[in-house]
Amino acid sequence: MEDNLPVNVREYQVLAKKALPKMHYDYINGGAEDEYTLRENIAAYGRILLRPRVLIDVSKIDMSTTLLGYNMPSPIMVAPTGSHKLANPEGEVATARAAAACDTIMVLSFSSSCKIEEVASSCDAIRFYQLYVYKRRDVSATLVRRAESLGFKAIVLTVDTPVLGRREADIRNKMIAPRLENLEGLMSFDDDLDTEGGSNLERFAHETLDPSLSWKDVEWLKSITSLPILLKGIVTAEDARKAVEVGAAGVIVSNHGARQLDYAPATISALEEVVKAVAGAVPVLVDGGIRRGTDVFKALALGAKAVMVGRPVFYGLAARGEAGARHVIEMLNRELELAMALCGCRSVAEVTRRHVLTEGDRIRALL
Ligand code: HOC
Repeated sequence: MEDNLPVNVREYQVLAKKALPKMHYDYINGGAEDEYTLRENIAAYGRILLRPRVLIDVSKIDMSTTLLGYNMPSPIMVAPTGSHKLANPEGEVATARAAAACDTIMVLSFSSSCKIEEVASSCDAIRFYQLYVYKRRDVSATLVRRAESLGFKAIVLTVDTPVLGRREADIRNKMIAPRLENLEGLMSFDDDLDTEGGSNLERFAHETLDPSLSWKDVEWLKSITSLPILLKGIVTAEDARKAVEVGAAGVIVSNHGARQLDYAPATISALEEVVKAVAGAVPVLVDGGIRRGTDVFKALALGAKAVMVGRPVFYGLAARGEAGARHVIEMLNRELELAMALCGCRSVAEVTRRHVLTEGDRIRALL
């Protein structure tokens, strides 16, 4: 056992910052424009208080849940984040092993720096695949078919990125985005994609992402895969209802880690509106800003079926490789278990809306 292991996600973040070149740390850690939403994703959790219930026998805590029929020992999953080789030479293979060791579901990013095939053969686990829709539909379709044939169990369609958000740190750093391994042989790369005038990710995204992406494309996606499709990037009741109408198997309340539209609401602030709109028709997940087990508890209380953590796992990977990524997931699991025990909840089903007090609740109480 190593001495002085980090004891929480924030300590992993400090180690990750030390371990990574500034350009890469800023890329992972940064958000769009003023980074209001980036700060708010975390700050909004701080404004939700817990309402613990006491004198309940909590000698056994069961954190298990199911998603799309798959069992998980806890509701904490791994969010899709790109380019894990920036953090560790083993990249997404290391993350996949860490997630598998915790028996949780990893959503592999379209922007993975390891091939889908390598990740699929690295270990047995339930995995989902995250998709961007390219102007070149054939490229997106090929990746969906590859993921499906390799045993991925669902497609997570990112719907908040018809164009790339403006990340000023990347522009300033002239961020060089790593090539996307999975596009090898599918698209020719423009070697001219230098960083003249800013981040080359911006230029690459501009050339590839389809800004005409619309609800019709969900129909297109359904026509090319039999996998369930979850829509990631929804923060309003209107879009949540539409997602159910078009046959989404799940809705992920996400603002892309605050990397897209600045001044979008914190995801935990948007969660309840989406949960109410969906009215139990499909599971609702949330990501963004989760740094503590108590954050996970708050998300469950506000109706999330599961949560996804992105940057914390990346910090673990950057600091200590596969062991660090695994430790981050384990720590969050232990923190959630503790929060449940101290709130008097023996199972995730026992975590209810009455266990949290939101800012809205406090304002309503004054009226
Ligand atoms: C292919 C262009 O999700 C990020 C990633 C990558 C988005 C651009 C995709 O940096 O937020």
